[in-house]
Amino acid sequence: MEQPPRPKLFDFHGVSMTKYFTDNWDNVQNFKARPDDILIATYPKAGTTWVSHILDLLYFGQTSPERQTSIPIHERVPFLEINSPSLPTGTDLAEKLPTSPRLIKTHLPVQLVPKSFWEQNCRIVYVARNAKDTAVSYFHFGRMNMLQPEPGDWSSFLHGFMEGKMVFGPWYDHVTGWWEKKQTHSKLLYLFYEDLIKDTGREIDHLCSFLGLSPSAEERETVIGRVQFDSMKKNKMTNYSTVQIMDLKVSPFMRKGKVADWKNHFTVAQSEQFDEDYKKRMKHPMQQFRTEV
Ligand code: PPS
Repeated sequence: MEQPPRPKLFDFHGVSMTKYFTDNWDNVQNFKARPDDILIATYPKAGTTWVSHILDLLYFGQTSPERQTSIPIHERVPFLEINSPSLPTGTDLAEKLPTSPRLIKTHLPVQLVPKSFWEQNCRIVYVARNAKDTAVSYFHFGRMNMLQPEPGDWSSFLHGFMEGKMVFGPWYDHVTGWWEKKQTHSKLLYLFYEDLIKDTGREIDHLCSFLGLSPSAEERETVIGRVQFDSMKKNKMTNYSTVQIMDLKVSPFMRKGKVADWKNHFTVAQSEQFDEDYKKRMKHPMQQFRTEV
C-alpha cells in the first residue's frame, strides 16, 4: 500500500499539531460525550494502549471475550481526534461504539478537550510518563509511523521535544495542565506509567475503585496476566500489527516497555542539559516523576 506523505507541524490554537489531528476538528469539538463515557487521556507514548487494554478487559473481558481476539484495541478504544487517510475518523468510530460505557482515547492537551466531556462530568483517566522515557519512545514511534512528522536524528528530535515542537505540543504543559485540572474536576484519576510498571495490580485496584468496579480475585489475576508487556506484544489485537501506516520492522509499537531506557539514548551532556531546562519548567512540587524505579 502506498504510504501517505509525512505531515508537517503547524501551530493550532497555540499547540503544535499535524493535519491528521485537526482536519476533523468541527466534529471533534462538537462530539457529544455521554455521562458514562470514560476518556483515557495521555501525552503520546505514556501508556495509553496499556491502560486502554486494562479498562477494556475490566469492563468487557468477561461479558464479551470475543472482543479480545477479534477487534484491535484502536477500534475498541477509538482515538477521538484522529483523521487518517483510508481509515474511519475517531469521532465516527466513537459514535458507532456499541459498548456501554464507551472507552475513548485522546492525546489532546486539557484546554482542547471537547466541552461535552466536562458538561457530562465524565470520568477521565490520565496517564503520565517521565519526560526522558517519553521522548525516547516518541522518537522511535516517529521512525516507524508515517503519520508522524519525520523525526530526524535523536539529537535534533530531543531538541524539538525540549522546545515543544512535537505533535500535541510540549510534554511539560500537557502533564501540568492535566494535573491542574485534577484540582477542579474530581472525576479525574491521574496515573503514572512508572507506578504501573512497579505494581500493575495495585494500579488496577486504583482504577477499579475510581470506576466503581469490583472484579473477583480470579478476574483480577487474569487481567494482570493479559496486560503484561510480553503478552500484549504477542497479541495481534494490541501490538498494532494490523495497522498499515506503522512499519514494525523499523521499530515495534510494543518496543521495550521499560523505565529508564533513556539511559541508552541520552548522552551525559544531553541528560545534563535536559535536567537543567526541566528544573526551570517543572516548578510544580506535585509532579514527582521518576526516571528510574
Ligand atoms: S500511543 O501511540 O501514544 O498510543 O502510545 P502509548 O500506548 O501511549 O505508549 C506506548 C509505550 O507504552 C509501552 N507499553 C507498555 N509498557 C509496559 N507494559 C505494557 N503492557 C505496555 N503496553 C505498552 C510501549 O512499549 C511503548 O513504550 P516504549 O518505551 O516505546 O516501549
